Amino acid sequence: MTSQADYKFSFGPWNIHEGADPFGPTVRDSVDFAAKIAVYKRLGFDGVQLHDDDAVADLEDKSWDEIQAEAKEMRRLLESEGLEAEFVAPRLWEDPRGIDGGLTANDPEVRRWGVERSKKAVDIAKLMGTDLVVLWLAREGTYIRESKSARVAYDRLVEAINTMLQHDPTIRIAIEPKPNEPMDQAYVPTIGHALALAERTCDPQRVGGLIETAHAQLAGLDPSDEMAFALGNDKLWSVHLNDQNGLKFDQDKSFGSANLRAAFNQVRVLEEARYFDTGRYIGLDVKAMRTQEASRATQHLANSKAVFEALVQKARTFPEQQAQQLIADRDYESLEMLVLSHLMGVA
Ligand code: 3MF
Ligand code: MG
Ligand code: MG
Repeated sequence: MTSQADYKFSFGPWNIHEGADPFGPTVRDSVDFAAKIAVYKRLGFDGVQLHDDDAVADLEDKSWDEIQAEAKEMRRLLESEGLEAEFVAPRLWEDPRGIDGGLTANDPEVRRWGVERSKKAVDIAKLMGTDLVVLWLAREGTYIRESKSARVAYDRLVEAINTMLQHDPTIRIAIEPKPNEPMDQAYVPTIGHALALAERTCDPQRVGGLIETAHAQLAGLDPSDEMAFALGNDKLWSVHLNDQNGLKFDQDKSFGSANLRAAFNQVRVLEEARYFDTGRYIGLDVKAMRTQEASRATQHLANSKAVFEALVQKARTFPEQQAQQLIADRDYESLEMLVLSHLMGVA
């Protein structure tokens, strides 16, 4: 067996959650932050993905001195567990001001707030020791198309990103695309949109992407192709591996649990690009099922990591020569059976 030491894994504390859904209340007690942090190493994770307010709670009510002190304290807490912050993401979508978007809102006051908050997230990222800021553009879209000008909204996104880039010349921004939810239509639905937008900014080299499996699937796309596209531009700066069973609500299922073959192809594309050599994390964005009792509500993380590692072995032992011959013969029926047999272990 090849060693798995070459991949590093991360997730955000929101992956350990209370199980609320739009139709019912929470079903598990909240786990406090320190207890969540203690789960990481036990399950073999080294990286912590953070919202700005995970790092510094209620940051908008705090002075710069307080923000600095709390971010440093959080960094110490992570370091004391042998962990590091992978990225910080400004959480614009929970604040009432961001109800119709923070960066693309029609109200200039709201946009000013959205940009200021995003600059604070940049500062917090640096204090936490990472140069990566993730923009999940949750409410940057519309419920009804006529409510905003898309043309203007794209300009505003570019402007906001430019302001963040200029605020700190050392940070990188990874846009996490998603086609819908919470909005009916999001402005940045795919990695193609994200990377085209990057080219319009003042420093395209510092704007890349984070691809979430389920977000690509919700857009009707193959996540491995989305990843390949970003990798080809050297712009896949993180991933949110998970899964999705068809076009329904955003499920954040465990990696490989609904589409094992698609999961295999994501791993293959990462292996082909030697992603493990980049020093970047394999991040998860997964939710435990609502039925899961509290004591077992981290199993989805362990399962996703185990499936990833098993698929790395499958990718590394794939009968490449046989596959190449079948490709040369254009014998895709046999190629398909080769893939399925390999995955089923019945080759
Ligand atoms: C969205 C994200 C996160 C969300 C998280 C909330 C960085 O796909 O990855 O933003 O905050 O998923 O549940
Ligand atoms: Mg999701
Ligand atoms: Mg995500």
